[in-house]
Amino acid sequence: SRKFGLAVAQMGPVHLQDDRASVVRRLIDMLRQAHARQARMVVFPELALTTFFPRYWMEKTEAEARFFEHAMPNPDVQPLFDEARRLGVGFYLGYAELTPEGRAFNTAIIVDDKGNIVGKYRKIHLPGHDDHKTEAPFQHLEKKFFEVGDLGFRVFDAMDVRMGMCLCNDRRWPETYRVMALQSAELVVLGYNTPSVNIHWNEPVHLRTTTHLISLQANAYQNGIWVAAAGKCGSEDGHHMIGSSVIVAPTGEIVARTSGEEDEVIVADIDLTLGENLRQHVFNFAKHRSPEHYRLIVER
Ligand code: ING
Repeated sequence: SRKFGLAVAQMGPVHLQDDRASVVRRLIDMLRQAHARQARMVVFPELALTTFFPRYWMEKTEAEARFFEHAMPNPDVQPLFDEARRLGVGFYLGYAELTPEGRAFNTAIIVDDKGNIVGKYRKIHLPGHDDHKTEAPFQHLEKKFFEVGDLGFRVFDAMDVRMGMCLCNDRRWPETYRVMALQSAELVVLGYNTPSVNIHWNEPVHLRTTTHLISLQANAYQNGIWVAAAGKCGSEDGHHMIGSSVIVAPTGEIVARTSGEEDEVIVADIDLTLGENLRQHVFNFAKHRSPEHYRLIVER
């Protein structure tokens, strides 16, 4: 067996008035808890440094000034990088990226246990809309504030694990995981911010958690990979988002799950050989897949 201590750090609400320094202190506290429980890597949520600002209508320039990181690392997050390197713990962190050229992405990075950024991902499946829905109780303006990611779904070797990453809505699309599993990913890590209320139709609230878990469990099993998902949740300035952060085994079984909607660390000592039987005898891509019959998937 190949054991790897993996933690998911779920975050409770980040409110509009919470500054980055206070948020980074929370992340450092959870990093320390994870380290104390023998984790070698911690998964933080999507847009972990700020409130989920796409729920508000504002000009792009205002959003980019208030909620985007203009460099990574930067003085606000440097303490997190320093503590992670001191403790020898890697992490995944989601944040809003503004590039020097002025391009805007919903981004995540993987930092290894030496404090080096070893991988970057820019969100591809952007949900929501770009117009101001004045009738809606809140907005979901990811299509306004972010460009579609231009880095693809890639897999990185970090801390002796071959891991891929994605962000939030990506987890609902099977192509996300298959493309990374075809690159021999053993683990996919991701963060999410999922509003409980659906602004498009009157969806029963419990379905948000149901569809969230089905997406993670089915894709873990169907690709024979571990999946770790960290939510930012609870009520941000009155807007509720679901928790249920989980670590899912290649069998599709949930091996760790949060029980609250505040900052909460869950840890599992995952066995990376657990997926080998599934990838060898059930989802053996080389033996059983027929790409010549799948072409419709890659057409518009
Ligand atoms: N949030 C939600 C998510 O994919 C959503 C948006 C929820 C889309 C439920 C469809 C159904 O979890 C983000 N940030 O993608």
